[in-house]
Amino acid sequence: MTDDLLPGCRIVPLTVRGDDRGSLVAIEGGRDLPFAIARVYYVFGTTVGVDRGCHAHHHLRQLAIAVAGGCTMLLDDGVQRVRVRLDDAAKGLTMGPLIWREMSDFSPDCVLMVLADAVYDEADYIRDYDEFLAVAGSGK
Ligand code: T46
Repeated sequence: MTDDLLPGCRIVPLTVRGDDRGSLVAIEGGRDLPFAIARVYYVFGTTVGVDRGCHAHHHLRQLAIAVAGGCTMLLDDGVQRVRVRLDDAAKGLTMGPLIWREMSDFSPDCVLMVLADAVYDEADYIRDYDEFLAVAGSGK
């Protein structure tokens, strides 16, 4: 079951391997994800009231999971904007290329883990919204 939000963006359920000791989620690149995992990073200790993101990527594909706490992700493909609350360690949000994203309303305990299909490359970022609209509108 998937919950499509925008092209390339959907909420995906993760398989929870639970027993009487608790829960475990395993994510394997190419099996649970449609890409090989090249990078993992996580955002935590976010100052209350701070917004993060405010950029898009030319090519990067990612899966974001709030493994603790929660935050709100605004997604924008240049035509539509949707907001989704990430607060379930058993669900991930896929984000494809050319999606503007803004993160807000972090709970103090939020740990947002992100799996990415490429290593960090500042050249892949689009940090200006008008530039994003131009690139997204050109279909490149
Ligand atoms: C995204 C959202 C969800 C690195 O050195 N390596 C990395 O892999 C990353 C992601 C960041 N950095 C450096 C670059 C900055 O000096 O860490 C600092 C904070 O990164 P940034 O301001 O880009 O963080 P966010 O939270 O605004 O955005 C991040 C990702 O960059 C971005 O790809 O989709 O999380």
